[in-house]
Amino acid sequence: MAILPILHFPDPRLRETAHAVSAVDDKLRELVDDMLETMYGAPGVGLAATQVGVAKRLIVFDISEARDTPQCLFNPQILATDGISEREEGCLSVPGVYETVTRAESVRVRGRDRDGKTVEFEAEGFLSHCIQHEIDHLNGKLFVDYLSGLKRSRIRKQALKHRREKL
Ligand code: GNR
Ligand code: NI
Repeated sequence: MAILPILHFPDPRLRETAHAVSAVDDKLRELVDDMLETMYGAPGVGLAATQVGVAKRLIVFDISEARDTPQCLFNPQILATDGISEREEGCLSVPGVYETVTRAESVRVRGRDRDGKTVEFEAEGFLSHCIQHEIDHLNGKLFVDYLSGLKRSRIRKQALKHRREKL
């Protein structure tokens, strides 16, 4: 297993649309394990392949308190949504920024598991936000896109300044 470098806003690769996975093979399962190790190490509750520079439709997540329930979904799809819900979100690709985001309260999700088997379930509350956040990544969208332009431009300037200071 390996910890993969996480891309940071405003990296243009975070804006790419990821491609559907046609078949789940051992190489992709290895990517799942690396993404899980990266997510747990960060630490975060979710991670999209986009964030580690891989333009494939794959997300991993674990919202359990004990951090002992690793989950992955290939080609995740939202089939239906219900209600609206506001929650504070953060993102490993936008470190240090926490803002309230309005999303669907519950979502019906379908995808493929690590064996390529189709799975379908209902997510609500924090899990619902997390899954919507991860699927947004696969579509090149970041949670800061839901904020005002002024807030987003402040965050971008701060991120670029931070990056310059690190170089
Ligand atoms: O660690 C994370 N926390 C979080 C909190 C609220 C809503 C979504 C998330 S996902 C985030 C990790 C991440 O950046 N995933 O893409
Ligand atoms: Ni994120």
